[in-house]
Amino acid sequence: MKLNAIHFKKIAVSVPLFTLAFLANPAHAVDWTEIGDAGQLVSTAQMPTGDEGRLRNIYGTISTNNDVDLFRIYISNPTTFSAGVSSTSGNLDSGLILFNEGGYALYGNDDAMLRTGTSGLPAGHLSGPQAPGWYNLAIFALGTPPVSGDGFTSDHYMFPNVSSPYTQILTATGPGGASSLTGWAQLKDTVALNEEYGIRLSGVTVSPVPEPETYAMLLAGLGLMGMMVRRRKGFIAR
Ligand SMILES: [Ca+2]
Ligand SMILES: [Ca+2]
Ligand SMILES: [Ca+2]
Repeated sequence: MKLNAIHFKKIAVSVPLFTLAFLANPAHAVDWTEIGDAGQLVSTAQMPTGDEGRLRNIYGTISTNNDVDLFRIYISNPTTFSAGVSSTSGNLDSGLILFNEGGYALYGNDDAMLRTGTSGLPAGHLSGPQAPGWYNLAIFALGTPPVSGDGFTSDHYMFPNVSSPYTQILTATGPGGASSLTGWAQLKDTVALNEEYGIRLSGVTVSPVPEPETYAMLLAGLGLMGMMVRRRKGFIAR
């Protein structure tokens, strides 16, 4: 097909419009499945990646009673952020904790509802995320509390001991709560669990920073649009 001036104009308009729509309203949602075993420290947390868009679910496996999986996530909307264990393959009594980028604990939960083992971090909690940015979300089987400092005894626990009915939203008011995560108090005997889990997320995106090519495409598109607008203005003025 001959590429004449009309075709060129059509391309010039459609490219920036498409790009803008794509950036403003990322329609696709991404599900992430743990690759291998996610680490349990900020330095070894696994970062879900994918096409730009909403991160809807994280799937993974708690392989033993001492397995902790930490995921580095980008919370784009702190007001709507929530995380809830939506599925488990068996009877995983999960815990969820949100840490900030540096490993300071924000809030955690053992059981989202009475007589369930699954956990949830609600939206709009005072101790929840207050600003968009990188955070670390941990899922683990009960019995492995997070610690700070150089020890694993209860005087390093970041959270207070959880008590019945286990549905409280816990904040980092334990003896080690004012310092950042250095480890998890592990159980003496490691037992295989191999429980699969799904965590449903709100307010989380992947690849929040547009790739350089996207910027280039957007700028090129806007440049072409600007040229066309200028040309048209000139035409009307005459
Ligand atoms: Ca794991
Ligand atoms: Ca792990
Ligand atoms: Ca639980």
